[in-house]
Amino acid sequence: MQDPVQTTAENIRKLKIQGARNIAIAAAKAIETLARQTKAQDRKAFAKELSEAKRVLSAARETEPLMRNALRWIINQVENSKQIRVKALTKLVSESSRQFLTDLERSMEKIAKIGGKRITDASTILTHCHSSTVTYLLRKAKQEEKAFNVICTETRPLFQGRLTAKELTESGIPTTLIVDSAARCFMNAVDLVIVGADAITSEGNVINKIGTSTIALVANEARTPFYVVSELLKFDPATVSGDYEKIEERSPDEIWKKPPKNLTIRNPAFDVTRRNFIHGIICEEGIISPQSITAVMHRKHPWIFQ
Ligand code: RUB
Repeated sequence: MQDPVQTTAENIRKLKIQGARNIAIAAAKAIETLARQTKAQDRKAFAKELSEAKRVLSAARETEPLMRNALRWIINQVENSKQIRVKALTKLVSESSRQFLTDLERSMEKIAKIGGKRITDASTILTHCHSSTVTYLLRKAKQEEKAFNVICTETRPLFQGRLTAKELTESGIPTTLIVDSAARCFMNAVDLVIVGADAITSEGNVINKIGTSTIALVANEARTPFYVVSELLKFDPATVSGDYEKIEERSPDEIWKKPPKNLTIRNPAFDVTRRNFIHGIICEEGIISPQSITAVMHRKHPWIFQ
C-alpha cells in the first residue's frame, strides 16, 4: 500500500499539485487517508503519526500556511478530544478533514460572489500565475454573462499562466497570454488586477508567485486597482511573533537545464507584495484592508494565535 503522506508530499514538492488551495486540500485528504489506514494501537501512537505527517507535508513546500493551518486545525480536534479509542479518533480526523474542505469550498463561493461584483462588462482583468480562487471567480462572472476579457502572464519559469489561459479559454472567456515582462505594456488597458495568495503576514503583506510584486508596482504606477483574493487561513500566525515568511527557493534547473559553468542562478518561487500596493484583500469576510488582517483573524480564527 502506498504511503498517502509521502506520495502527497512528493506530488506537492514536484508541483504535480500546485497552488495553495489545491495543496491544502491534498494535505487534508492525505491525513484523512493516513488516519483510516493507521495501525496505531493507542492514542499516543496515533497522535505521533499525525504529527509526523504534518511535519512531512509542511516541509514539502515551505511558503504554504494554508496547508499548515489546515493540518493544525485537524490535529487540534484530536488533541482537544477526550477520546481514547483509535477508531473514534480516526473518525474525528475524517470529520474534521471533511469539515475543513467544506469550509474552504464555502469560502471560495463567498469570495467569488464578493469579488465578482468588481467585474464589470467590457472590463479587462490582469492576473498572474494560476490561482484556483481567481479562475473560479472569473468563471463564475462569466456564468453571470458578464462580458469581460482577461490578460494573463505566462509566469516563468514553470508557465502556470498557461494553466490559467487554458482554463479560461475553455470556459469561453476571451483571454490573452503575455510574457511576464510585458505587464507594463498592457497595464494602461487593464481595469483591475486580481491575483491569488500563498501567504498573508500579520502586517498585511501578501506573498504570491514570483513577479506578483512587480505587477503590483506597475499597477500602482498606472493607477490600476490591485486586488488579492484569499481565504483568511492563508494568514501565517508565525509572522505575528516576528518570523518572516520563508520564501521557497526552487531548483535552478527550472530556469536553465544546462547553464554555462560558474553561472549563479537564483529561483525564488514567491515574492512579497507590500500592503501599500494592495487595494483590498477579497476574502470570505468581504473586502478587507490588508492592515486589518490581524484583527479579522482574532475575530474569525482566534485558535490560530494559541
Ligand atoms: C501558485 C500561486 C497562486 C497561489 C494561490 O504558485 O502563486 O497564485 O498559490 O492559488 P505555485 P490558490 O504554482 O508555485 O504553487 O488561489 O489556488 O490558492
